[in-house]
Amino acid sequence: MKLFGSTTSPFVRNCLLVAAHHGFGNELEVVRIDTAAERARLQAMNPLGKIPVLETDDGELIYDSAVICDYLDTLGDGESLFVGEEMAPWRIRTLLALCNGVLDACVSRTMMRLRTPQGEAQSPWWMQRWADNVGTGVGAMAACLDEIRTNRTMASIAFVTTLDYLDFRMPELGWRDGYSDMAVWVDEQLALDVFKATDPRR
Ligand SMILES: N[C@@H](CCC(=O)N[C@@H](CS)C(=O)NCC(=O)O)C(=O)O
Repeated sequence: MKLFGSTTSPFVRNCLLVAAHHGFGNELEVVRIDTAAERARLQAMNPLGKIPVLETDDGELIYDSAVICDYLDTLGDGESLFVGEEMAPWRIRTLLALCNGVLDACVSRTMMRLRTPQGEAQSPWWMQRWADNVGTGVGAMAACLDEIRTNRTMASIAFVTTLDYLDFRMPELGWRDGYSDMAVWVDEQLALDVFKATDPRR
């Protein structure tokens, strides 16, 4: 299986963490692809031009990351990450969608900040709007902390990936200042080998 993407992408990281949870991380080959320079190649696999894309051993192409995570979870012998002790599968997927929405806003903001073509203006209105979406999203995540911190599910993995990505790309947000409980919890998680091995700063 090949996972097309980049190791700085939090969406790729979620997929890698599902594979690692099920013990087949080594069978998932990460193929680096540049979303800007290799756009045509990427669009041939995903018409939306986004990473990650999974190519199965049968040559099937799967996107987006939530679908890839779901698929990889079905391959594992380990406990499903989409079934929680006290959480319904739809609840886990809703919290994954919350995290992915926060990431969408943060990634859009980061792209505008780092990748606006020279000579073109960045929109302060959109920058603010995405920052607001990230802020309200993180507030909603903090309100669910007790639900996700007791057992390892796709939701708890996505919380860690998302909050670490905010530290990485949007430190000016200072989300830790408002949510010290969540900051303590996420630091405990980030100290685990599985998260260290997928650190986007590597
Ligand atoms: N909903 C998608 C989002 C993926 C996404 O936004 N990926 C970013 C990189 S982190 C990307 O490929 N951006 C390139 C672009 O939009 O042109 C998923 O979960 O897979």
